[in-house]
Amino acid sequence: MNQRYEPLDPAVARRLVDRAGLADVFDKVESGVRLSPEDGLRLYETPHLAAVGHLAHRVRLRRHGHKAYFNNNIHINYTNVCQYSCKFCAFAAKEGEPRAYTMYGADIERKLREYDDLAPTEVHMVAGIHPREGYDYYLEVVRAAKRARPDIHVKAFTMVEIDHMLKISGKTEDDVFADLREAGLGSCPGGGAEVLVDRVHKATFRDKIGPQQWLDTARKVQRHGFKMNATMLYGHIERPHERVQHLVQLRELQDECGGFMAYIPLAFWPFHTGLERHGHVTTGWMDMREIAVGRLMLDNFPNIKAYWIMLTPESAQTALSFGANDIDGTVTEEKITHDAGTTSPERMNRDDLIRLIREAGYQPVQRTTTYEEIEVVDAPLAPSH
Ligand code: V47
Repeated sequence: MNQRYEPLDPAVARRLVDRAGLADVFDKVESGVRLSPEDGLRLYETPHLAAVGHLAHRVRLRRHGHKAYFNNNIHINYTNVCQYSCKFCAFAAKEGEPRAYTMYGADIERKLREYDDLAPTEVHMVAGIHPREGYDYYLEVVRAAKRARPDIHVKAFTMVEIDHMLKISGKTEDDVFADLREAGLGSCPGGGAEVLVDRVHKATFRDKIGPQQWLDTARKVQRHGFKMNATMLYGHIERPHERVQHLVQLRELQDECGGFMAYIPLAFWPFHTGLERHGHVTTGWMDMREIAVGRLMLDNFPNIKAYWIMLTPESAQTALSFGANDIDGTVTEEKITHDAGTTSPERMNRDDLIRLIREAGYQPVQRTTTYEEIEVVDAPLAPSH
């Protein structure tokens, strides 16, 4: 590990937050008092990003010290065929288009067997909603992964897929979750939430489930004993008060059910999407603030993840000092953000993840999907070139 990034001397910290007009927020953060929506809005609007980052860093150190988590994971986007046409999405295709593809059980097994050298502990699987594949297709996606790697943790299906399965299965809610558990589902990723606000839903993803349905489905998932993550897609048409609304709704659901493992702000990539003309690539300034505000508002979320595919490895590394304690994993293949023009690579090897974490002054810890520690990494790395 390089030299650690320690919090500022308290007197200096006080001057920093005073100058930003955030002394009352500092006092709340220090005494563990929950921030209000108005506080959240001030954190978004102040130009004093260093003060916001400092507050988030204090909270991060209190919870996790200098540990920074990563995992050995594989992503499989098993089909890009999708019945929806969300404006922010460049990944979805209609059947018959040359770029449309669908993977079946044998394809998924083969893909999982390609990565023996990585010793992956997790496969992350999300995709389009294929209009002609039925309920059994989803169970087969999970079963195929388990056939190839019986020990792997299958983190699959956003609330959009879960809601779809509940509708098309012809079964009760209890039976659907029992089927998924029996097939080998371990947990659910946090996608599909986008921005939990009706205006943004109507303007950008109106055919797909909206805020209330996403939250209701997440409640069902957690009540049936599955852990899950939560995301927010930022950097398009949403406004600061809408981001606050999103975070407050997540926080309330976490108070109620307690099943969220991590919050992951997802930076929007605009290329080849229906928002290309309106969107801009998010800036480092915006990305750091999003991580920090997530850490400060979501006082009941244990983990804040800086997903390097969308943030870029450089920003994900910096985010570790703005409240994040996790940078996701090796990933290996990712299509959703790459179709929308991300400049990040498609995979990182374990040594590169460890190097990013160490260089920023943190202790790399390999974790499972559910944040059990597998290895505190102290071993020297191969020299970088
Ligand atoms: O739901 C779609 C987003 C999500 C774009 O839970 C876009 O550990 C940026 O949810 N630019 C899927 N983002 C990815 C996801 C995820 C990723 C990593 C880890 C976890 C986890 C979950 O990708 C979608 C949508 O919100 N997305 N299009 C785009 N143009």
